[in-house]
Amino acid sequence: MQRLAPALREDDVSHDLISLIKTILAATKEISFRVGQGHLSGLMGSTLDENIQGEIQKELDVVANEIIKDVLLESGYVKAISSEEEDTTVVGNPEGKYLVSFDPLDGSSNIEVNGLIGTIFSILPAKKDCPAYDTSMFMQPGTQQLCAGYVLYGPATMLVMTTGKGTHFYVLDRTHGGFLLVERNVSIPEDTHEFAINMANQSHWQPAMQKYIVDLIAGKKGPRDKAFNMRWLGAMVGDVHRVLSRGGIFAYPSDSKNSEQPNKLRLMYEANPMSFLVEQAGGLSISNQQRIMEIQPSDIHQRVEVILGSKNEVKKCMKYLD
Ligand code: AHM
Ligand code: MG
Repeated sequence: MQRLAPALREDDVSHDLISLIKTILAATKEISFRVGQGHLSGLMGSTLDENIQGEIQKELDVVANEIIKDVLLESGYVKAISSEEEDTTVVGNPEGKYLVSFDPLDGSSNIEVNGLIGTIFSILPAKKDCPAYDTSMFMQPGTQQLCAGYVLYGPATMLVMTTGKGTHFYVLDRTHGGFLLVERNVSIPEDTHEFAINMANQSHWQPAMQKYIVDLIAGKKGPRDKAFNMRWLGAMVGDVHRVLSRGGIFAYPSDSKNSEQPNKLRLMYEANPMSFLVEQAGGLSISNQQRIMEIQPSDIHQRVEVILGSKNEVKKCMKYLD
């Protein structure tokens, strides 16, 4: 099995970008260890603080954020970072070539139930002529990403990553501490019979989305003439991993629960990196009829509708929403 750096060199990834990726992964190995300690880590509780999203931070959220932030800012490769757990961007090396956006622990509500959680990251090029504190540097569409990936802290710790030449699966070999390539060029089946959505929000979706799901649930007796199954892990990182592994459609559509906040998932460190991974595996990823990776960001914590996965199923869903 191939180790990480030789696998990346095969994809023509530059030396500096490989070093930055290794830096991120060093942090995720430490997080993986702490997650694996469970209650023994002493980090299972909540803090008394809210993040910029208005969510109470878990101790593990805060620790994971600090671990990644510290290694990135010390690395010298990074001009600035943005994180789900940081109100604003944080300045790194003014000469750094890269910007990194990350969700240190996606699926935080799974922490206390020993469920799936993961770290999501997205790497963008930094502008040379911009000061490091200039947040507008991050306002680049997802098509500009140089690398995107996540580390899933499951029964096995897995890295799923793309640098624009396919999406690859790696597993952390705990005996020597390296990530080993286990599947190159993952491919999402074009058709599926599995969907992932939080059904509790059903009454708040727009009618077209409700109709799409009603037709899936109708199974063989409905207009789709096909039996569908449903899965929902409550962690995008786990749900997208299933889609990449065996196909499916994952949706977090806009809803009317809170008119000021119709969407849940964040563009820069959730939707964009996952869209890059899904597209590189042959799937589609859209938001309000638009390719997510073409959305021009206006805020580092911007939220968007997300519908992604098996190509033909996403297209069918889009027809309902058209
Ligand atoms: P988080 O980054 O604070 O964990 O929130 C994002 C998560 C996604 O991973 C997941 O798809 C979604 O929120 C789950 O939402 P819900 O609570 O509606 O099931
Ligand atoms: Mg998240």
